[in-house]
Amino acid sequence: MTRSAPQLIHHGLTTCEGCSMEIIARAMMRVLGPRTIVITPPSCSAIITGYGRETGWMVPAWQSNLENVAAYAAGIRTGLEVTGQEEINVVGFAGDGGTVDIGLQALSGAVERGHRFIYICYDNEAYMNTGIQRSGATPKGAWTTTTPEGKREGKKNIIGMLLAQGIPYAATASAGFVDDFERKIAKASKIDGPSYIHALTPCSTGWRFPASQTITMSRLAVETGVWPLFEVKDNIVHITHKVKELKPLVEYLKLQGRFRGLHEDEINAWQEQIKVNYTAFLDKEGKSWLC
Ligand SMILES: Cc1ncc(C[n+]2csc(CCOP(=O)(O)OP(=O)(O)O)c2C)c(N)n1
Ligand code: SF4
Ligand SMILES: [Mg+2]
Repeated sequence: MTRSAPQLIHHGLTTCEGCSMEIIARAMMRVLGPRTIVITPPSCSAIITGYGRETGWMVPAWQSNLENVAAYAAGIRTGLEVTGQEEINVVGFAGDGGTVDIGLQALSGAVERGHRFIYICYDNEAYMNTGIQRSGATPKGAWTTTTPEGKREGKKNIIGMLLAQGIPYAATASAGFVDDFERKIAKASKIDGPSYIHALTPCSTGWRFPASQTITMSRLAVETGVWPLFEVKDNIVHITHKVKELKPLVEYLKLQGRFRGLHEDEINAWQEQIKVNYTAFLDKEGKSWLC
């Protein structure tokens, strides 16, 4: 959609080879353009924000704490409103740990107050920057350094929580469907209130797969029904990528070292759950999220 738009993130960053967080960040900036202020917390996204006087962003960028990306975004937006600069985009760009766990209070508060800002959670399903610790977004069964036998709990449904709060726009995205992500960013930037996009960003370092497989992994998550693509605007659901025939879950799992410890019966149970959930999901098209 916006391949010819100017790049607003410098090259030569020290993210890992094939990092899909960087792919998503670059796409986000192609859509939002130079009239944008970015806030990142401590995380792999801070690799873009940089240290001292050097930054990879070619727009104003701010490094917050892990707890308060959304509070910074809300404050910056309020300042822009007071000074009459309302056309500037304000975007929080945070990882899953900084979103579903440590930054949740600030996010929930900013959404409740209705500030106009875009919040992107790039979800690599663990605290990667500090050494692959489990987060609330890590899926059940996944190995991390703090779940050496596989995580016992399931993934937190943050989109459901924000929609329950009445957020006007929320969507999922995947680094393997960049056009879909870009359309959602464009929509989010037009919302007169808070908007939230949760992008699955496979991480070869933490998920234990070859870096060359990043896009394959991002697409397989969607094609197996593990990560459905949809948006909810003003409480109405729109499925943005329908999968006619789901690929077997095992195609997604077998490429990742973090699921090596899963037993066959656990994989079968997960597969069955996906089938049930995906049928219910397809039935949601055009309907209210909160029935
Ligand atoms: C309150 C607080 N706790 C812990 C840390 C240490 N810390 C820095 S980055 C990070 C990982 C963040 O994980 P996530 O938000 O998922 O982003 P990722 O590293 O995966 O990109 C942690 C735990 C911190 N900076 N602040
Ligand atoms: S650890 Fe993962 S998210 Fe972080 S820079 Fe490397 S590939 Fe990207
Ligand atoms: Mg993370």
